[in-house]
Amino acid sequence: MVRGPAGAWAALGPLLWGCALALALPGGMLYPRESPSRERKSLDGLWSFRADFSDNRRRGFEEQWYRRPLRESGPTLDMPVPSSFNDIGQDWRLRHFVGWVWYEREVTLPERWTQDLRTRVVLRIGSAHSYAIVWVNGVDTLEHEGGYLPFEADISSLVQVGPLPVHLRITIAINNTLTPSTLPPGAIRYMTDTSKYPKGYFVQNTDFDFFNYAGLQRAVLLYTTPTSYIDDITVTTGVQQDSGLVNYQVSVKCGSQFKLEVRLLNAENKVVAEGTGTQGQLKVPGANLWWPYLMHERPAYLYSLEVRLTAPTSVGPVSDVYTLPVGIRTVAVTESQFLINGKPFYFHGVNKHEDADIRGKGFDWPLLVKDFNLLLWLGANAFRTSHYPYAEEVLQMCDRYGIVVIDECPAVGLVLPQHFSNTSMNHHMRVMEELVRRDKNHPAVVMWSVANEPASYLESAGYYFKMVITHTKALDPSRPVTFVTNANYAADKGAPYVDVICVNSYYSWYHDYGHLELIQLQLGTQFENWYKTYHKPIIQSEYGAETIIGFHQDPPLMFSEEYQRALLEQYHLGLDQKRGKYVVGELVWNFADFMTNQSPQRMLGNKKGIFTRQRQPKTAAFLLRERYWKIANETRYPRSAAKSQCLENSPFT
Ligand code: GCB
Repeated sequence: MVRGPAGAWAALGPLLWGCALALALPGGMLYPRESPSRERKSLDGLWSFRADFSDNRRRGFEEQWYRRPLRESGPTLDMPVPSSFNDIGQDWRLRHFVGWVWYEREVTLPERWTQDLRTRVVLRIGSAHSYAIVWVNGVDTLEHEGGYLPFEADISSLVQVGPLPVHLRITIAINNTLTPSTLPPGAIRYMTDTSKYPKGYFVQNTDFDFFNYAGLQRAVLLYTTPTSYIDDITVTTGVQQDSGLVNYQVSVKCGSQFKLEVRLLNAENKVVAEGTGTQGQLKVPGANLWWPYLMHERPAYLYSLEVRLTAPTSVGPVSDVYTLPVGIRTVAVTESQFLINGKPFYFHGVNKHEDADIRGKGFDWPLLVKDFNLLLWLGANAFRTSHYPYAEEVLQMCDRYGIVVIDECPAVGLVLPQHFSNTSMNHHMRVMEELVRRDKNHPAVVMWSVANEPASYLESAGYYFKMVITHTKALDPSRPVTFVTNANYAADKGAPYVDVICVNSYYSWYHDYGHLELIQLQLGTQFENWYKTYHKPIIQSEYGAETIIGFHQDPPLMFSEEYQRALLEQYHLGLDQKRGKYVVGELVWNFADFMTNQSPQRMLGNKKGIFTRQRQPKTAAFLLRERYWKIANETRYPRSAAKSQCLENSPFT
């Protein structure tokens, strides 16, 4: 997130670009909301696009495509934003493209944004997978490493000069290459046998099981703040007897003279507490707590924290207003329980992916709302953002619906010793800083996951995870931290540092396939081994079976709907033996079928979804629905409530 030496850096090469950038996190990353003092201008829509197919992928830099309109550099395509670029065209070379792609869009700014020197104009990119360089009117403005988190730059000095009207040409070059020190890691393999491969032929290798979609996959926008502005807000909450406590800390960018007022409004827009100054505690007698979906008769209660800054500037006083949704809740972990608001919480949910036909990992409101309707139908109360941070709008929906989130960073596929180097660790810590900075205020986020299935049995993984987890806890002492393991309980070097054991297993799928009768025994052993070693609560963070919708076999055979159902049933029997003891959750793999790399093991992607990629239910979805609603009925709080609102209002019951 600095202006960077794009030219010099680009000279390093098209692919081997994973040099660690010593970027300092410059301030906050509040979600850009409109307010009386802030405006937004969406840049979503059609952008000009060009993939650099030159042999070294560096023609764009050599010819400086950012200096003039992209169409003058050669043929361009229309590219929708947000979307992955891979599945949009008909050219197979674009689908598998590795290297630099170029996006460009022109925009005319409102006069008041460019004439009023009390206005600050910010360009914000929701995500660009995986390395991005941004130019505004040909001026090198911003660089960012890492594909699933936002970055932004104050571009006021570029737009508040010269004659009206102000046209901006925004050019973004994005490189999707994954190297040993990126997250996720990957490696470029050059194929040198000239009897088999053309000169210079290379492939991108990865060790994770989803397609490496790329491009501008989330919203791009411009927004304004006053020049003196609220830069960041951090909220933590607590409960004292029947009062809710909201601790706030506000960082502002302005001179030393300023006034800061804070008001907490309830869902009826009534002020329930007020404060002044950059930090403090608001007390809300009789507070409505934020409860997970189906756990309480009034789930997902949100207050609004309205922060108002007033400051004098050389061109007159300015005031900035930012309103943050706040859910009052507590999270705690004991030896055998996961507590929300002091009550035992059982995760009955799914793992997801950001994935759909055509748009790939591109953010899409219809898809998002459909997914939430399916989660509510299913009676799911939680998901893990496997295996990378999801769009901010997803977390906002979770806050509003009471869907609990295990928020995972993109550390998936750390399977080689070199993935635990100091360079990787520093980058990993920086990604955690960016993730916590972005998501810290979401009540739905109850735990950070710093990785999925790393080679945590390696000696170097012990120190690595100790450092990354300690760092994450220092960034956010209010939430537990985990990583998801598939290592043997006796060999795992990272497990001593986690608060909750999250374990993946695929009995009767990858092991002893076809032998459903072994699941209960093997699952029981797995749980007992982990628990007796660590005395920490356990979540079955993945289990599942590949199933092709419409394939039927009875007695059940692998890949049929009956086999998926039977496998889940066996897991459920095993889970029920430990549920209420120390197993605190189950997250099926996966919510929906999703795209992967091509391989003989994957038929048009991973088919372990309980819904198809088009979100149609397989037989297992109905089984899971019955189970989740049953568990919800058993664990609802307060117990005396006969039926929750959600149950009564559900059109499906
Ligand atoms: C896993 C991984 C997940 C895969 C899944 C599978 O353990 O965490 O990314 O997609 O198994 O289906 O193989």
